[in-house]
Amino acid sequence: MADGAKTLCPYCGVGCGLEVLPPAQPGRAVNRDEQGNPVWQARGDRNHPSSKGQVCIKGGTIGDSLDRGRLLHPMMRESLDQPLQRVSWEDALNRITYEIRKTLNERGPEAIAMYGSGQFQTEDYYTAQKLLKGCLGTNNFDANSRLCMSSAVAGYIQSFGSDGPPCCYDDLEQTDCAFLIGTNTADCHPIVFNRLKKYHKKNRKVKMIVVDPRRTDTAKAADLHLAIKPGTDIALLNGIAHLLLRHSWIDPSFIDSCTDGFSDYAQVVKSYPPERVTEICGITLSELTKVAAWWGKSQRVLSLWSMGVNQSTEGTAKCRTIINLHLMTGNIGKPGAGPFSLTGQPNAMGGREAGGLAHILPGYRLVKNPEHRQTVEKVWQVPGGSISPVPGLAAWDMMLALERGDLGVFWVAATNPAVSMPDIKRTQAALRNSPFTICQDAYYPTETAAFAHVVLPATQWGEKAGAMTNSERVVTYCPAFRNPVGEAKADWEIFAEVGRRLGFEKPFAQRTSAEVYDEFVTLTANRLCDSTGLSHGRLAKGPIQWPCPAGESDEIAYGKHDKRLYTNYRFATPNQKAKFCAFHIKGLAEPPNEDYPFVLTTGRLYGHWHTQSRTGRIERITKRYPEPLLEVNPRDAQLLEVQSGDWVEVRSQRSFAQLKVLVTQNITRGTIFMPMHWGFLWGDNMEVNALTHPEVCPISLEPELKACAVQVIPVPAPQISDEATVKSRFEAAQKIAMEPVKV
Ligand SMILES: Nc1nc2c(c(=O)[nH]1)N[C@H]1C(S)=C(S)[C@@H](COP(=O)(O)OP(=O)(O)OC[C@H]3O[C@@H](n4cnc5c(=O)[nH]c(N)nc54)[C@H](O)[C@@H]3O)O[C@H]1N2
Ligand SMILES: Nc1nc2c(c(=O)[nH]1)N[C@H]1C(S)=C(S)[C@@H](COP(=O)(O)OP(=O)(O)OC[C@H]3O[C@@H](n4cnc5c(=O)[nH]c(N)nc54)[C@H](O)[C@@H]3O)O[C@H]1N2
Ligand code: SF4
Ligand SMILES: [Mo]
Repeated sequence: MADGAKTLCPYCGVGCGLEVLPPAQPGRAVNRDEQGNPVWQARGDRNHPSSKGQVCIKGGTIGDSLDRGRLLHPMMRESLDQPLQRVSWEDALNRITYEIRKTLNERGPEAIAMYGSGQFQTEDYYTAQKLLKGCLGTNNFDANSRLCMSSAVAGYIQSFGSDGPPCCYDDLEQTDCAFLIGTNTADCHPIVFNRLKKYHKKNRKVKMIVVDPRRTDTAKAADLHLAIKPGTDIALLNGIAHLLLRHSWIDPSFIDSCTDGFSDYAQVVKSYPPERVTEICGITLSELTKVAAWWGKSQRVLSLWSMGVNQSTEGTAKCRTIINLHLMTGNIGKPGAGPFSLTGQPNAMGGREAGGLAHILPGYRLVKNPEHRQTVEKVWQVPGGSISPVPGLAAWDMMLALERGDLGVFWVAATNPAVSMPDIKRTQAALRNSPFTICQDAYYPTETAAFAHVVLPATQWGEKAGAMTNSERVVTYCPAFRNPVGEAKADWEIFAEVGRRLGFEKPFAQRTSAEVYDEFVTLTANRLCDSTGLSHGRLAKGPIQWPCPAGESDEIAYGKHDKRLYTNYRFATPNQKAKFCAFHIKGLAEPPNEDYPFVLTTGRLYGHWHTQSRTGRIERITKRYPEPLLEVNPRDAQLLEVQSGDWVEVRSQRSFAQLKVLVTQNITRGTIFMPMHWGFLWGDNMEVNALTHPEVCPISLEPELKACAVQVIPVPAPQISDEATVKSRFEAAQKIAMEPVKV
């Protein structure tokens, strides 16, 4: 171990390879942080095919967070008005199995729900599916991927017949035209962005287009930045299609032989002439014609997207409308081309493979499909009919179920819904209404722990062995290179232990995560995500991209990393054709109005990760990002009579937030931006989701976290007490948790 370990960065879906070194190494001084505490050091792994030695600030500072604010032992309380008290695992597990049995007996399996995360390893995800869907008989397992990738999942399934991003990172360096829409790749997928930027700089003919209401660092690097009005993507994409058709910049033979539904689509696209599109999107005619010409004249177009597309009440429609452009121009299944959704979390992809959403099962299967259920039941060694044919509750529906009092057990693991869900005041009220909540996390306190009856310490990355899949389908083995802290246990072990205690001995007979993984891969046999050639042993020798069927030679398995899906233009639909689908633009669920004249959009900063459970504890990051700032266009600032540094209150129909203003040209007029990273532990009234609404895409059930209508009012600087530490805020949070339920 003194030589360090090779693993995967546990932050974003780029999935960079890391080498981690312990604080003390032979012949070297102990590596210490600013307070003198020994810290692990992380650096890029030059041999990792996805990142080739590069890392960003988050990967580079991960070592600083491993020993701060960790949850060390289980805690419990009868009700939220009592303090959490340390208990043994035995007591905690007894309470959990008691509550599950009671709920099963009194209310049935649908009153149990688990909310998990793309930060699980594949083995955690897989074991949780078995417990909930196979043994307890409810599909009420959903993950934060519902707030993140579910629109892309739905788009791929509907257009191609299966989930699975068809591209790979080598495409970044083989394209003629990169079309980035709704993605701030520079800040959120930095190493993907570095690869693209370097190639773009070197090759002057290569075009880079960015579509984003904000002039992000991503947009600044582009040849063309389309600062569209929020929520107008579908009009833009249909408008591009209109011009592609008008100029015959399409691939008729691909359309004829490999797709269905083109004529209906072409019909709809007719009603998006440039005059209409430029008006809706707030862009110029020359911008629109340029983007269409670049698409049309390029041999290879690669589109990249993330939350500006997915987090929308039209999320699935947006994804399918992007895919339509690829289908009409034959831009798929070849180098440098294809629709490439960038995954957010380190293992959101593995979660999809393991069936980690309420409507799917392992191996890219669906709960609605009787054959799929049967196959999975056999492998899980549960009686036929154990898996319910009804999709379970999606993330926001779980909040509504809590609100109605329909759940008896709510189990949260590796996610922090008390910060990251939409309409957070309503979410927090729903959490207060839960009769029994388990919060299983690696850190303490977290905002969600304030609403828990039982808190379970989980080992995190580096303390448990498992596999993770990145955006380009490369699976990396993450070894346990440190000992678990305190009494923490791996998530999958906790799920398996509860399963065994409930009497499901056989399904949870595996004793190591390697054995769990071996069983999981059997369920990928002959599926698009075939991983039967993978095992912990094989992955320990180096990352491998799927598909990797059993028997694939080492030479191919370790060598490829440029493999694309659909290179034979045969798709995963019954007739092997990809499907066009036309959508008209519907616009934002909550457009601005006289009372709430601004569109608030939300997202991320380069240095912080989500709800700060790690990055909030790393000085090198908090120094650079001490507080959230509200981005406001100079002309809006003038009307509001505010300057940079002034405090404002942002109000939506639901609640309010207070923060300082940053006046900047980097945002279009009428739109303001607020980062998502400050829950109530890290600031007073700075929660972005106090403002957002919970309307979802009707197909993917992903909430529209990217836009709501707000007003902005200048306010005096709030009094901030010196004692506003994390600890005192958590105590305040405890008080919130004790407030009587008002629903
Ligand atoms: N630094 C950092 N990196 C991360 C994360 C993190 O927390 N911090 N989280 C990871 C995760 S889980 C995810 S999901 C990804 C997210 O990665 P991104 O999606 O790149 O990040 P966001 O900042 O959420 O939003 C992207 C952009 O969408 C734009 N946008 C808003 N509304 C619209 C619209 O209507 N149309 C269009 N075209 N664009 C719009 C916003 O202005 C914003 O710049 O990042 C991953 N990487
Ligand atoms: N307004 C707004 N809201 C958003 C978004 C937005 O763009 N705007 N983005 C949405 C998106 S895309 C996402 S992905 C979500 C993210 O939102 P969350 O999932 O709530 O955010 P995280 O802070 O990543 O929470 C992960 C938790 O898991 C813990 N953890 C880490 N590793 C482990 C482990 O191995 N085991 C266990 N048990 N715990 C672990 C961490 O300590 C942390 O508390 O936020 C969503 N919410
Ligand atoms: S780009 Fe993503 S995966 Fe790579 S080091 Fe940064 S956070 Fe980690
Ligand atoms: Mo995400």
